[in-house]
Amino acid sequence: MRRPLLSGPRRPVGLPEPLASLDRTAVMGILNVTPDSFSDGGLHNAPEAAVAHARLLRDQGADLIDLGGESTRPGAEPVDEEEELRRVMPVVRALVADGAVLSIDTMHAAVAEAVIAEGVGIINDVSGGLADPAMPATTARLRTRRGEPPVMIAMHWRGPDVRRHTTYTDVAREVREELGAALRALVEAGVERERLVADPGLGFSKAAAQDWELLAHWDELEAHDLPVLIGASRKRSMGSLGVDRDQVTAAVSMHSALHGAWAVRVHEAAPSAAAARAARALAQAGSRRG
Ligand code: PMM
Repeated sequence: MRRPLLSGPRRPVGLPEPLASLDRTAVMGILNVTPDSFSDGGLHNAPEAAVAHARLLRDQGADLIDLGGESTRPGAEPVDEEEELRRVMPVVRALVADGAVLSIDTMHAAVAEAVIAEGVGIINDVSGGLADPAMPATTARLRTRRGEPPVMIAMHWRGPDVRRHTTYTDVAREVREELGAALRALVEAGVERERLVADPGLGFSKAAAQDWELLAHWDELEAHDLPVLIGASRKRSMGSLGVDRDQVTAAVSMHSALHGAWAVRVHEAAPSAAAARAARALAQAGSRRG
């Protein structure tokens, strides 16, 4: 079912306020607490620095902060859940105390469980529940501090080495089918469908041209009949046009917002916050004429 352009965002059930009543695409600011993060170089390791960066992102227009303790950078060493927890827990506590709305970027069920107990309400699993066999049932069982099941962002994933498995005959169709299978497995494990968000996983086992093809075939993303998140920021595809990656990212945020994406995941919040507001103004202006 194809939704018209400018129809406004679709949101998952169970978001905390103010996200639950946001009438535009949400801006998710990225906060990586890894020594080797490929875009911010692990600058935000200490909890105080993380809080300062989260505040900066919020001041620039981020509606929520996506906190990650394991780098998905090409060639990065996988970290075990103890190390990941050691990195993220002090930051989660500091950010929750600071009033931030948080998602946790993790493939580990134990990490998701620990941070949800501390006040996180959204799980962002780049493997769509495939990397850790415990993730689907854990997500189904967990309850946030508000007593609700968490929202879960499920991304299309073909394995931990993001440079591999980039062969497709029709990338948009195959990503739709493979992500669809991951989403079905989550629902079969007891995750409530209306709390799921679908993400095509730009740059993960995709070459730059394949990212652009995914963005161009929005109808395939819509086919899941779920809210959509786009993580284009600083991916190789954003640098493939010979102009500044962050500015290209903002243009993709506009594209995503016009198509009704629930959220865009970005390193630089301000330009995407502007794009989300411009898309809302267009949607409102379009609906005034009936
Ligand atoms: N990309 C990265 C990490 N986490 N999560 C979602 N849902 N979607 C993405 O596209 C995504 C993600 C890699 O980017 P980073 O290392 O710059 O954060």
